[in-house]
This record gives sequence, C-alpha cells and structure tokens, in this order.
Amino acid sequence: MTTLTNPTRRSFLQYSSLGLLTLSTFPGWLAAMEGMGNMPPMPKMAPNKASPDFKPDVEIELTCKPGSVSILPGQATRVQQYSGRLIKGPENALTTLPDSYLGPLMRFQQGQKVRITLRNELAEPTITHWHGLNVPALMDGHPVYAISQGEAFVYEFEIRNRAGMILYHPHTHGVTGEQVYHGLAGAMLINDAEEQSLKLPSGEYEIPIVIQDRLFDEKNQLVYAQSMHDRMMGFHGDRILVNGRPDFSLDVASRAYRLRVLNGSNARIYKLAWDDGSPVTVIGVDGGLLEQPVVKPYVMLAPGERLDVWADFSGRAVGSQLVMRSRPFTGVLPKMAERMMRGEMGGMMGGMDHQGEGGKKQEGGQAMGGMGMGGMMGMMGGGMGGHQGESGKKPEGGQGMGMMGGMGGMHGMMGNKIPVGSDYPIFTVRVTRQGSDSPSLPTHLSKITRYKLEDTANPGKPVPIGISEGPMSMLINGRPYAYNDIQPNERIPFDTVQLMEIFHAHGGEGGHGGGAKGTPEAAAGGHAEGGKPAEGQTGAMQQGMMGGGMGMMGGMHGQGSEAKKQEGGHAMGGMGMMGGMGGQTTEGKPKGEGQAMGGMAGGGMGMMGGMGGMGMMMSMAHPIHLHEQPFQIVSRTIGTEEAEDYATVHEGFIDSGWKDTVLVMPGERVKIIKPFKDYKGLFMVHCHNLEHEDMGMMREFLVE
Ligand SMILES: [Cu+2]
Repeated sequence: MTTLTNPTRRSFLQYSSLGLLTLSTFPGWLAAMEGMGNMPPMPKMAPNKASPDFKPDVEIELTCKPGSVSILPGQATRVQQYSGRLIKGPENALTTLPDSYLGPLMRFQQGQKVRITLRNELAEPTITHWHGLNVPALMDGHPVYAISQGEAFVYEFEIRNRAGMILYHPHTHGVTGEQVYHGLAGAMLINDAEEQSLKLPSGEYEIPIVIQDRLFDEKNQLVYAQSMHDRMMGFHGDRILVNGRPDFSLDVASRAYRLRVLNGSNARIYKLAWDDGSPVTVIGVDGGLLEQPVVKPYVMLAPGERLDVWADFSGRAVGSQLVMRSRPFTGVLPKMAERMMRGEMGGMMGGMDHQGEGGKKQEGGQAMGGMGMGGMMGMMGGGMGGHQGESGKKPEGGQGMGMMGGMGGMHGMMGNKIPVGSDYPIFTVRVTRQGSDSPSLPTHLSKITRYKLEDTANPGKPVPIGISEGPMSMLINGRPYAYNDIQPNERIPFDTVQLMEIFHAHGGEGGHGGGAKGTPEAAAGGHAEGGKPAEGQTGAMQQGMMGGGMGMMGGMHGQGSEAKKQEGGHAMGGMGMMGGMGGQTTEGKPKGEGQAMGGMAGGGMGMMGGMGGMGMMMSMAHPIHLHEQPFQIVSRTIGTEEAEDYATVHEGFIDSGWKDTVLVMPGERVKIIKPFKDYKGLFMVHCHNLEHEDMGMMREFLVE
C-alpha cells in the first residue's frame, strides 16, 4: 500500500495562493485552517481487474480527462469530464449529451451484467461512485480504490436496482467536491419490467434535468471554494446550469413529458415549483417509482437527490411558456449566512465598524471601511481589533484588524452569488408544437412494501448517525472520516434490517440563548446546552463530539497565547471568535492571557449573538446519503425553535418512496429503516454537501 498526498492540504494552499490572504504572516490562523477537514491520508489498494468469468451484457469504457467546453459566450471553459465509449451492448446504453461537460447518459436494464472500465487521464487520483446503485463494496467506488493517472479500474456488477435514476461522480478522498465541480458527473437510468408496463413518456419525451450551480471568473473559468466560509456552508455559485448549459430551455410539444431531475450541485438546495402555480406531479424519487403519483405545491431537492416528474403540457397553447423556479425558503443555512448571502449585513457592518474604531487603532476601522461590505468576519475583526487596542497591545491589534478586513472583503464576494432560499429561475419550458398522442398519468405506479418497526433487528435502539458542524470540523458520531476506523455502532450484522436515526448532535436552541446574552459564560453555556439531544448510549458519544470540535479551536487559541506576543496578537486578531469558543470549552479554566482572550472572544460571540447566536450560526441542513441498498423514511421530528423555518420547506419532502439521500433540517431527527441484505463490506454514510464530505462529514458501516 502506498499513501496519497493529502489533497485537502494541497487544495487549501492553492486557495491561499490566490492572494486573498497572506497566511504566512498569520501562523496561528494557518495552522487552524490546515486542521480543517482533518482526515487522515487514504491508503491505496490495487485496482480491480477484469474477471475472465464475468460475461457482460454491456461493456463501457469511461475515461476521466481534462477537457474544454463552451458554456458562456466567449472563451471556452476548462473542465474535467467523463467521456464514454460503448464496447458492447445496445446502442442506447450510452448517449453523449451535446455541448455539455456532463458524462454520458447510461441506460441499463435490471438484470443486465455491466462492465465499466474507468480510465484516469487526469493528473490526480480519482475513483467513481454510482450513487444509488446497489453493488458490492469493491464496485462501489470507495476512495481507497482511487486510481492514479494512467491506471484503470474495472467495475463488474449485475444491475439489481429497480427502475430509477443513478448519479455517478468521483468519490476521491478530500477532493470529491472539487472534481464534481469541475465537471465529473453523469446520470444513469435503470429500467425494469414494472416500469416498462406503465408506458411512461419515453424517447424524446423523457428528459434528464441535471441541475448544478457554478461560479465563473471574467475569463469564463470555473471558480471553486476559496474561503473557509465556502467550505463550511458548502460551495454556492452565481449561475444555474441545467445539463451543463446556462439559461436552459426546453422546447416541447403540448403533451405529457417525464422529467428525470437530479440535483448535481455541490451544496445548493432547491425548492422546485412551476412559476404559474401549477402543482408539481412527482412519480418517483431517489430509489425509483412511488406507489402512486404525489402532487405538491413545490418539491425540495437537495444535492444527490432525484425526482421523477410527470410534466403534462397538454392544453397549453403553442407559443406559451412555463418556468421551473426555486422558490423562497429559510433555515437550511445558518441565519447569519443567509443574511450575508442576501446582502442584508451591510447595515450591521456600520454599527460594528464603530466598535472597531472605538479601539486605539484606527487602521482596523479603515481597512474594514475600505471593504465596504458586510462580511461577518470583517465585522468581527472590527470588534475584536477594537478590544485589542484597548487592552494595550498596540501593533498586534492593528494588524489583526487588517487581516479581518481582508476576510470581510472575501466574504463580500458572496454578494454576487445567488442567495440560497431566494427566488430564481432554473429552466424554461417553451411549448413550440401541438402534441397529438399524450399518455395519461397512471393512478398506480408500483408496489412498495413498507417496513415496520418489528421488521428491524433493533426497534428500540436505532443506529445513531449524529451529525455535527463546527467552524473547524464536520463530523458524524463525533469523528471525522477515517478509513476502516470502525466503531461498535458502525458494525452492522449482515442480512438484517436496521432502524437508524439521523440527528443533529448539537442543536440551535442552546446557542441561541447563549449568544443573545452576549457574555462568554452564556456562549459557553449555550454550547453545552446545545449538545443535549443525547439518549442512552449516544450521550457519551455526543459529548465527545463537542469536545473534539471545540478542542481543535482550543489548541489553536493556546498556540496564539503562548507564542511570541506578536504572533499571539495575530492569531487572536484573526481567530478571536474561534479562540473564545475554544477557551470556553476546553477543559479547565482559561488562564492568564488566555483568559483575556477568552473573554474578548466571548464578547465577539455576543455581538454575533444579537444576530442569531452561536448555535444558530453553526446549525444547518445536511443531505445525508447512505451507500448500498436504499432505505425508507419512517418519521421526522422537528424542534419548536426551528418550526417557522421548517414550515417553508416541509411540504416539499416526499418520504413515501425508496430513498438513498435525505435532507435533514436543523433541529430535525429523521428515523429511517434500511436493509443490509445484499452485500458485506465497507459502505459509506456521508453528507452530500460535497464540501462537508471533503471536510470529514463521512463514516463507514462495516456490514459483516
Ligand atoms: Cu453537510
């Protein structure tokens, strides 16, 4: 086994080389940033080779390589893409999408034996995962099987899935988000006898709709996550692409269509609705057809999720048009991030600026004023810098503020992005011709046998999937992703059906209260309280999680205080808000200089508290994806604090079908039942906000 370089670190250093930050002068901050997504390196296994005994019905060669596609007017965009070649099988098994960076559309039948040879022509490792496909662990695209440039990995599997839509994309250690973002993604449609008997719209009347968001620079090149904020919130772009095209429109006949919708975005969550108020008719979700069609005013679609939409345009006049939009909602991002994205922080900035100027050092205020936009970090910097100045450490305070000003500027860039939860178009449908033979919507689609609690091996003791997010850590069950680091509750007995519960391991309400009071004690108290939903054996685990997340910051804080004064000043200036939290939560009391910083940072938290508080700052929605067999959603419960936000999204959840990804809102607990009956081995569970996945919000289940 050899060890790959740590791609997280490499990527981060690339971002810093953009010149937005001069991190070399801020060692404490640099150390802290490098701690982000602190996953151990991944071992490398030998790639799988073709088996002479496997007789494929369909054989495909799929190559990852650099490419160039014309997306916007002017210069072409450099991308990474899958290109496919059909070696054996029916012609429709592989369709290249015109003018798109997306990989070819693959079509398979249930029962077919498929061989896909993945070739890597990129100058970096990669491996492909078939999201939603039920295949043996070796064929699942686990990051341990990443192949280097020039290597090939041979996948051989039988299609066991029922009819449905599969998303394929890289699952490369630490760089999944980056590779998907640069174009490596595609769709697969699986058909079966049940679906065929329904005679749903097919051929030119069945349209894949892959929704993604991207950010382009002035030379039409893709810009990926360059700030800590982007990584914490997930990357969001300023432009919606459908099937890799901007301003996508679909020319249709006035008849029924089947839209196979997939959210292929890294982090963006959509609330899909027709602009004329027509309901959205859904016939299938992640794991295939529903029992009967579901009619909704809108449908939520998180990264990795799929929707099978029945779109009947019959009766619409030729020349008319209809727009699929994302409609307003709140609560999926921390309150402060939502406001920043909507550009609502400007006013508060002003107030905060004064705080900064209240300190001894004027530069801080000037730096921030110069930025002129409401970055949260910039605002913090003002406040912190001011305090620094007052406490008499002349030069450090000033420099700290300067840096924070820079951060503010960086965050100000978010003003260009499409705010999550705002109202914006996704694509336009233009009725350009009369349809003649429109099929009608079947009243019954499929048979789904619902699991009951009695069917599970553990009705009273759900397998915990505790998600937690902090400024420096994205965790599941208190641990960042590490290969084969199997904990007792991650061992699943083979051939069982398991009750599982996904929950937030620290909620919003505690932090909310704490932040509002604006004192260090309150902030710390808020945290402890926020960690409350512990039950039975998960209690200790959640405690550990809090300790882990905060501990990292505590360490950083310590470094700042013990290093030379000059450096200490920088670290404090830069990371004061984090340092404060570290100071509270690390065992024992803060001492000496540390105490001063803790208190100061606590003040910082308090400032933010007025705008939503610490818990709210960190609490956000996560689309949780489990590999191997799909699951059923049993129940959702939401805390009272979050009910108002929840009301803007919950009608858009469709929980009646087979799922492999579920959006878990802040304060929400979701119970699922999942069979582990087909394959033994290591299967992943992770957040499908790809930035979160890359920061370590991923674990493995060992089915044995
Ligand atoms: Cu997440």
